[in-house]
Amino acid sequence: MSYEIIDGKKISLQMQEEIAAEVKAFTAKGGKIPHLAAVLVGEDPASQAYVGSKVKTCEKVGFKSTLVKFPSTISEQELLNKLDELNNDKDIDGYIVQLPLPKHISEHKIIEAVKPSKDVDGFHPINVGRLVLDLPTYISATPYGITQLLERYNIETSGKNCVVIGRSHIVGSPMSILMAKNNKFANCTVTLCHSRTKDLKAHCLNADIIIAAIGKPNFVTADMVKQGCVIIDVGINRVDDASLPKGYKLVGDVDFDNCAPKCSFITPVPGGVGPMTIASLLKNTLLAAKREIYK
Ligand code: L34
Repeated sequence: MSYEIIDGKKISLQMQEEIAAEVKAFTAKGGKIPHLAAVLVGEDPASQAYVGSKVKTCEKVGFKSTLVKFPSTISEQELLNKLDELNNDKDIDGYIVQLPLPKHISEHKIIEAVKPSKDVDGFHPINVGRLVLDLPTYISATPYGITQLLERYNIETSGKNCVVIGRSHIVGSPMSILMAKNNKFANCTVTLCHSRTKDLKAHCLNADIIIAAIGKPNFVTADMVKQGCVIIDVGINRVDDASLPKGYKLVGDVDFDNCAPKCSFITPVPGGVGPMTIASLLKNTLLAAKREIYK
C-alpha cells in the first residue's frame, strides 16, 4: 500500500518562517527580541548536537540566544545558583536545562528551580499541572511538535484509538494527555503502554495511531501494526555503524522499512519528530517574550 512520509524537517522550516515573521512584527511594534538561554552540563555528544541546533535555529529566526556550559563535575548547588541568576535576568525570556544531567544532580530539584514563566520546556510541575487542567501553559516541545505534525497533515484523530508506548515525563506521559483532550486534532481514546503492559501487540493491532517513545531501536515491528495505521516515531537511537563517517546511524523505535507499507502516514528518523522539537521550543520562547502564557 502507498503511505505518506510525514516530513518533520519541512514542517519545522515552515514553523521557523512563521516564527521569524512574528518576531519581525513584534519587534517592529517595539516588542523585545526573544532571548533563549540553554544550559548544557557535561560533554554528551548527542546533547551537544541538540543544544547546538537550538542555538543555531535561534539565530535563524532572529532570536538572541545564550549558551551556558558547565563541566559534568559542577555541583548541584552551583547549578541552582546559575538558575537563580537566569530566573532574575530581565533580558532572558525563557531557558532550558538540557537533559539528561549527571547522576549527582537531582533532575527534579533542577526542574522545580526553573521559574514557571521562563520554563519554555514546560517541565515544571506548575506547567505540567496547567497542561492537565487546560490552562494556558508551555506544552513541552516534543509533544507539541507531534500535535503540530498531526494538525498540519490534517490527520483525522477524533474518536481514533491511540497507543502511546513509553511513559517518560518528557514525551509519553504528556503525549497521552494531549491526545485525549477535547481538541480538533486529539479526541482520541488513549492507551498508555509501558514495560509492564501485557500483550503490547494486541494493543498496537487495535491502534489507529501509534506514538512510539521507548528509546529502543526497531521496537515496533510490522506484525504489531494494523493496515492504515499512523505511526509517529519519537526514538532517536544511535546505532554503531563503522561504515559511516560518523561511526553510527540514527534509527527510530520503529522498524520503518517493514512497518511503512502498512501505514497511511509515518514519520522518518531522522527528519521526523526531532526537528519539530526544536521549532516548538522556539515557539514557546516567542510566547514567553510576548508574555502570552504568564501575563
Ligand atoms: N531539557 N532536554 C531538555 N529539553 C528537550 O527538549 C530535550 N530533548 C530531548 C533530550 N533532552 C532534552 C531534545 O531537545 C531530545 N531532544 C532532541 C532535539 C532535537 C533532535 C533530537 C532530539 C533532532 O534535531 N534530531 C534530528 C537529528 C539530529 C542528529 O543528527 O543527531 C532528527 O532529524 O531527528
